[in-house]
Amino acid sequence: MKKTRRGMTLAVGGLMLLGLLAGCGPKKPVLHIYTWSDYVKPGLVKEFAAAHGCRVVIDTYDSNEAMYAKLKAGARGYDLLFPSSYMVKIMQDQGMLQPLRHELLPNLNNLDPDYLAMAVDKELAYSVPYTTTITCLGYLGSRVEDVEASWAMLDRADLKGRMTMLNDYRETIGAALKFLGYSLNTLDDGELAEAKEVILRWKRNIAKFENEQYKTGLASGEFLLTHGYSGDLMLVQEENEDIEIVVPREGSVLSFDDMVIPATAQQVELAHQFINFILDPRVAAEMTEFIYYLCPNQPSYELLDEEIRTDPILFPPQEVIAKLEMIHDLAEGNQKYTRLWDEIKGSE
Ligand code: SPD
Repeated sequence: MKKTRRGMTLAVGGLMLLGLLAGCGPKKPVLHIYTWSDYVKPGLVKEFAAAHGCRVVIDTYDSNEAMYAKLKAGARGYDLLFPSSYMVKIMQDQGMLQPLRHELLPNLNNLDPDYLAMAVDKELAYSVPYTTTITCLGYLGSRVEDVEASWAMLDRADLKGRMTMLNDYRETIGAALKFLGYSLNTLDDGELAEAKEVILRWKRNIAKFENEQYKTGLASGEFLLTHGYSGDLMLVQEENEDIEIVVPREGSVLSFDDMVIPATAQQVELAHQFINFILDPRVAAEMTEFIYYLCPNQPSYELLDEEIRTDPILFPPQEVIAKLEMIHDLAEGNQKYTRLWDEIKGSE
């Protein structure tokens, strides 16, 4: 099915600096946002800037860890970030975030209670869910035979060198753990050792670990199968209608990317206004339709196109949801995963 709702050229790639200068003037306040790429509808950002007499500057990252490392290295000046929930917990524990002022967020009531029940920060003390992601496999329907909705696809000899996996230690170790039937938050050394062997085998069969080029690579046919994020894979279906998306039957990752205000933010009030703007049902619906990630905003659902409202990746059936697991902050246990990832990256 060809998707053309966005009516614009796909913009993917590395770090982008997007200055939206709606009615700009030298004295206007500037809201600095640091978020994932392809994660906002430019028209909505312009609308916000015009309504609030400000400029909005957007800088992008391709993993939670890249964002965290940049902040830890001393990057200041961001007013709003979009980490996944496990990273919110890490940053919150390290004093990197500031508490949210709920009196500035009247639209919080619109959050979908079903998703809120799964949130890590249920009180919304430091974070507000922006979107949900399911980590999936995307492939070219006419080029890959005998497809199974399984992580076992990464072992297929006929796809050798034509597949990618995410360069993201929790996602990729998580995929191997799910393939083996384990929790993707396990701290069991034996299970982690088995996962390492699986990823080393996959590593020999794939082209690379990568977070951005897989999108255009799949659309162009350079890659035949890629491990990637649901909305990004749906986005590239616009470029190539041969792309199919599956959630592996062994289970996968469900993520929330949350809106948080760093402790060092300069434009705290404007950041709250932006969060509240996103929580408006009309804005949330437009965002979902543009980025293909679900904004878990209940009253927005009835505003969505029928095609989006019935999409099984955006609104998965209960039996799929039941197999998904969220990544949790494992405190000291995180080191087991970083060590394992270093060993995987360092070996042939
Ligand atoms: N292009 C936007 C990608 C963001 C998807 N969410 C990432 C979740 C990581 N666990």
